[in-house]
Amino acid sequence: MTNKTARFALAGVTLLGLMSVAPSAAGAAKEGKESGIRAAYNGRTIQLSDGWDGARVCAQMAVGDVRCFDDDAAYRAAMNLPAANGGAIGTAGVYDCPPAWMCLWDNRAYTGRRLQWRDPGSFDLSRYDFRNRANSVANRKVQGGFALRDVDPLLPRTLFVGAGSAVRDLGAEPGNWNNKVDQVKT
Ligand SMILES: [Ca+2]
Ligand SMILES: [Ca+2]
Repeated sequence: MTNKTARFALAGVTLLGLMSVAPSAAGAAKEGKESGIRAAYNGRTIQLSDGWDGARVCAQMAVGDVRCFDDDAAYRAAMNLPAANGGAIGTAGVYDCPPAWMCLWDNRAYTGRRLQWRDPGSFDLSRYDFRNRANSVANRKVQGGFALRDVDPLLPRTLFVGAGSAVRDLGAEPGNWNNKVDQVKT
């Protein structure tokens, strides 16, 4: 009996030894928990939760396919979209958000970093470095809402942005939605 116990103890030590030389498992688990969104940006991959690295527009093209661009002009060139605002330079507006897309901006009046989606889904903005940051929003779908969720209050709340509508200043919404959105449902 004592012999068996000793052997088990030894096996336990060996197992612990193996686990200690495999730290990648713990690392992967940590990464999975924080799970920032990976995005393609100028030929490299960036982790959006660590910051946008200078990008100004990021678009979720499909599941697992997020692409970022230096600015709206670079985005439009890459997507073969016509220039926004009739090509006027230095202007920003709600129509920077392309038809059929839903967009969030970091600043009021459709300025600052822009994050956008087209397909249905639920998205956790902390994974995009966009939690508690949105100040304006547009839903350019023909039908279907764009739900903005604030989960910080004791009673989480939802702001529904209907198809074809936009909010220039989320602070003007009842309850002040400036820099409050945590999740979106497209
Ligand atoms: Ca902001
Ligand atoms: Ca919030």
